[in-house]
Amino acid sequence: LQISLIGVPIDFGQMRRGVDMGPSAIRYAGAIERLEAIGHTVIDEGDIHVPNAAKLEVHPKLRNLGAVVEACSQLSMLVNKAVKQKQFPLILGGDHSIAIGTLSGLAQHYKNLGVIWYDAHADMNTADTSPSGNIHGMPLAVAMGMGHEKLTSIGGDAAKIKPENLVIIGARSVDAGERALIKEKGIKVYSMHEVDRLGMTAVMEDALQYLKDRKVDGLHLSLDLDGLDPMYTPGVGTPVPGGITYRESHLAMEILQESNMLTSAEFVEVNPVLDTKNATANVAVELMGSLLGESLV
Ligand code: DIR
Ligand code: MN
Ligand code: MN
Ligand code: MN
Repeated sequence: LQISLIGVPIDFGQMRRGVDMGPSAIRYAGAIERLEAIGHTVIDEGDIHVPNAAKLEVHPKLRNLGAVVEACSQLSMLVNKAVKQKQFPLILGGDHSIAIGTLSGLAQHYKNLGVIWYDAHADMNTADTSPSGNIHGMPLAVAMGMGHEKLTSIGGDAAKIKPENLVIIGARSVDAGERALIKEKGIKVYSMHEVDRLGMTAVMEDALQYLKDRKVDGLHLSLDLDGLDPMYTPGVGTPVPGGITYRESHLAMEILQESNMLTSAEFVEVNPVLDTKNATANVAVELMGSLLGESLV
């Protein structure tokens, strides 16, 4: 693959400072070398410029709205450009608000995009349902066309993804408004209950078959490192116990690789300030290896 590597050093989508250093931590953990060793070509776009939030629009229920809009607009254009050039966009966060930009960029090209959301959370709040006002808890709602117009209009007014093309894996901390939306839209969720009960192999095979049946024209993986159990990825802002294991995560990545369906990916919420010796960035890079074709033997 020709991989377009894009860093998004933003921590304005939530309250804990430091996740803006995620792209550096992931690069320091050897992402580029790892991908090149598999045989991929990495075109490093560097990090986008994230403006100072204090100088941009503030909103009582959408923390740092202006800065998130700015960063996501830039990211949307870079992702769109990468896809146009037949490159595989690989985005490094930053908090999960950046997925608004990623999905907007992908939607310029993929009209029936499939999305796998690997996360402890459903990230489907709007300003009205959010308990926190943090935009990193809202990207899926925005991508489905719900939320503040400044967010939903990035890269065009149309919805960027269809609810039936979305699969959430690893959920274990879902807010009331999100739960209602999941029910209303019939969104496919493999919570920790299903991961425990069916096992990761069945979850992934089922998820991929579900997306194939929907005839998706591309597949994006959005991996929030808090999807894993905090014992493996302590450097995240909102850890939730009882998460996916390290081995299950590698297995999930390997099954995705085998499917040949994946067209883009992002790794988010790595916060070096909260981490233990860069363990979380290291896990991100190891999972990238499995996802993009590293062989074990
Ligand atoms: C919570 C936390 N659902 C919120 N969301 C997180 O603030 O909306 N997403 N941490 O990754
Ligand atoms: Mn998330
Ligand atoms: Mn999360
Ligand atoms: Mn989060």
